[in-house]
Amino acid sequence: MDLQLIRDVDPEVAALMALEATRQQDTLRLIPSENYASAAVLAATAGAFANKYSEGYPGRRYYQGQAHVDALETLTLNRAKSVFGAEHANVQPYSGSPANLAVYFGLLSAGDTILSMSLPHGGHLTHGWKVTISGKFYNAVQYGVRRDTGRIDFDQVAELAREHRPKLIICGASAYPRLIDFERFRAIADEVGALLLADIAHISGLVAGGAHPSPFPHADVVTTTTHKTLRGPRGGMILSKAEHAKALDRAVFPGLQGGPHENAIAGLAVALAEAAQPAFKTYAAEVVHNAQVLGASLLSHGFDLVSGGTDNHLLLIDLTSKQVSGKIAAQALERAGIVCNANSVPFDPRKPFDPSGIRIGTPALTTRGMGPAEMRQLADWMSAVVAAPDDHGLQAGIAAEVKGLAARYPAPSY
Ligand code: DSN
Repeated sequence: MDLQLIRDVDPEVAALMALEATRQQDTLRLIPSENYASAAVLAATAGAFANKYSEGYPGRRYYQGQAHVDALETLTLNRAKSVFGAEHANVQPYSGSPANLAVYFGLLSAGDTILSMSLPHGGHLTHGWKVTISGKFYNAVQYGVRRDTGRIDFDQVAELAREHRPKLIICGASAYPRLIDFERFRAIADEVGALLLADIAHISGLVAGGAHPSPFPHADVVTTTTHKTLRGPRGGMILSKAEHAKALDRAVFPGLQGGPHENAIAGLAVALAEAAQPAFKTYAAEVVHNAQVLGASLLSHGFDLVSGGTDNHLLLIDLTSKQVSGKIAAQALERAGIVCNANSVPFDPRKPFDPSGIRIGTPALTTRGMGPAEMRQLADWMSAVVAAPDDHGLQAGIAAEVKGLAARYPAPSY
């Protein structure tokens, strides 16, 4: 990206953009929901489609001047259907939260019961957590993981489904390191006559790359963000069986949103073209392999991993035995150039703002080309930092080493 263009008009914003690009280059970004979109994706997102209003859908718009927008949106949703094996796609949701809200608005009535994974056990705010619209407008009943395995408690899911007869069962998570068994959720949904929504925001890149089983044909509806493992622009998407197409499209527009962000849709089209390439399959497999190597290395340093390891792109570390809180550890790691987030662990006795764990993932480091050797080095650094979270000298030394390592794996340049 030509920052000089921005600098000439607004040097303050240009300076902040340069600083953020440098931070993303010089640190090890472990937040599992983050990634580096390619320069092509970002350039498409910044193009002329940003200037256009296009309420409606291809061939049925409210304003004139849609020839290229219609072609773009049709191309994008066809790519989405092809990459995910879906019968229908809506690529207009602004992000994952509105995508989920549109599904509820399209398929449920206010007060209906939904059954979903609770936030402290790895679910998501928009799956019915009480402070959100999804928890206030719908009757959310929530399942969790088993204390002994850290894995989804399917006996509990089935019991709650039989007791509460939800209209919608939601599977999918934001802090769950294991495969989601979509087939098992389908069987429970069928038993009680519920619809099944799979929110694959975290794992959609793994699904696209064949490193996680597909939610189709089991789910009726699938939602995802487009900027996590899928490595696209900021945005969201709804994929579904054909029978729900009309209700979902009407829920997105005019039900919930106004004009779609066609510039984000342009970026998504490029990302989906990238995801259809053989190289993306390799990327998805490497994300998982790196996470597993990192997990094994952390275990050898005495870290406790929720569920004992990972099948996907993320690890949830319970720091209780290390006698440091998640927030203290995350802050100390950031001073060492290792950026993650504090996170609740299942059955966490601590409060969400300073919980017992941290959540880390490998999508961004893998995009930069790092592999098993770097994962082992990272585990060594994390162990040293967590053992002495007040040692700022140690952290500064590791931050310099991190910068040296990062220099060998340039982030996509903008
Ligand atoms: N904020 C996202 C994450 O970090 O998982 C979920 O919305």
